[in-house]
Amino acid sequence: MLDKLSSGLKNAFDKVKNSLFVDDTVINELIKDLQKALLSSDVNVKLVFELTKNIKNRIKNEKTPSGLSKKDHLVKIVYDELVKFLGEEQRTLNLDKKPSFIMLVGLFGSGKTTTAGKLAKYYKTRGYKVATVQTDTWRPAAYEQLKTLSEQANVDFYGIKGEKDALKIFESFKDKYDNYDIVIVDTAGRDALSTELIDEIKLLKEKINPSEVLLVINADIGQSAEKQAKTFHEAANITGIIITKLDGTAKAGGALTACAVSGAKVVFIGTGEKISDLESFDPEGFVGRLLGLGDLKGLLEKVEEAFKEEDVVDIQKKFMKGDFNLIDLYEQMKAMRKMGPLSKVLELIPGFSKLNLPKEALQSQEKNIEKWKYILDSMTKKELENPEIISSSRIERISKGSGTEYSDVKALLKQYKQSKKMVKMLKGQNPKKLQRMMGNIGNLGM
Ligand SMILES: Nc1nc2c(ncn2[C@@H]2O[C@H](COP(=O)(O)OP(=O)(O)OP(=O)(O)O)[C@@H](O)[C@H]2O)c(=O)[nH]1
Ligand SMILES: [Mg+2]
Repeated sequence: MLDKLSSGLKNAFDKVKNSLFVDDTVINELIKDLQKALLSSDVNVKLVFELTKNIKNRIKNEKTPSGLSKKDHLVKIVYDELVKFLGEEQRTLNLDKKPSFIMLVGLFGSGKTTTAGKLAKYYKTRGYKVATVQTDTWRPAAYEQLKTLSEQANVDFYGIKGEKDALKIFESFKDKYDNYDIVIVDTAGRDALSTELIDEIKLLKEKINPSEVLLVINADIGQSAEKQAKTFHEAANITGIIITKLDGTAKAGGALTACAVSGAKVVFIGTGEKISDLESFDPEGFVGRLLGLGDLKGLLEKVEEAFKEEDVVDIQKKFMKGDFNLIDLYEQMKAMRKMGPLSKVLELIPGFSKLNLPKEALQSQEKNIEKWKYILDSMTKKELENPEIISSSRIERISKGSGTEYSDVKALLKQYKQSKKMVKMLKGQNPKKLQRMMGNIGNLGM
């Protein structure tokens, strides 16, 4: 995500870090590099110059606090200003009412329906009772689309196939909504912000009385997001913005910064097509990640989510006792994967984001996990529960049955043995060893 902007900013920082001391040349070069990186991500020229002017002024006028090197101070100033640039404080949704209605609005194809599913999953995993309602009567497949997504998110779905009156659909389920903490309402899009669209949004708003009206914007419109955000803000009184498709455009920087100045705050970002590709937007963590400083908060949030499901907790207990088998190992791997593709997970870990691990290596790990599923499917229950009995003739049968190589099956068994060994060592409770092992436990799932 935002690879180009991120590497541009990191390069600018690296130059500062590698310089012997901070002088005017270094500062001017940093400013120039920052400008270049931001402009190439479609950030508005005026905004870029304002930002770099602020940075320069602070560098010139502020005394470096004692205990901080001049370089660190420089990094801190740039970090602070970028955070301010992106909206400064994180805004979380207002969900005090029961139910809290969240209404999604926006232009055609901006990602509303997908985001409705993502939000449902996001809050469901955090323990809320969630339902979705489809009021889009324009897009023919809208009903099925949100129904499927809601099934994936494991939340209830309401809609009336073929009904042409959005209000009627919403009203039909009035007696149901009280059963939920959060009801997410998807609405129809239009080509442009027309009076027709505004009227429909207003009408629905009146009936729904939503706690949040969120504008869904596609990141690939770059800095013109400002106009869209402003117009929606004024005409429909939106309470926040969700920027989607941040994964697929070089203009993401433009969209993000444009929204930050529109008067409405970005609350979530969509970073992929999958239902779990939604992140709450926190300017601090986001800038930290852009600059390669790591975003521990974001990581912890994801880890927590992945491990929330109770069965996984049970497996972890089993793991720690050492009496796990191949099925448990596989479940554990799946849980790790819920955090997202490996590359994204690593991006969140301080240090790792700087490693620039080759994409191919990460992809082949992902593929391994897919393969392992086939291998496990080809094993008998006995083999799964007691992998020690798997002889070479059994390996041959399993590899044939799963359409994999002999060596693939062996590799899986080796991983299993190593994990067992690791847990045994863990139980030896040598704290130093334990620490080293914890790193490996993380690797084991990936
Ligand atoms: N890569 C990527 N694709 C996304 C993201 N969010 C949505 N999409 C894709 O964008 C396309 C349009 O998404 P929808 O959710 O149908 O958009 P919509 O706003 O509901 O569209 P209408 O109902 O026609 O107005 C779909 O193909 C989605 O898979 C994202 O964050 N990243
Ligand atoms: Mg839709």
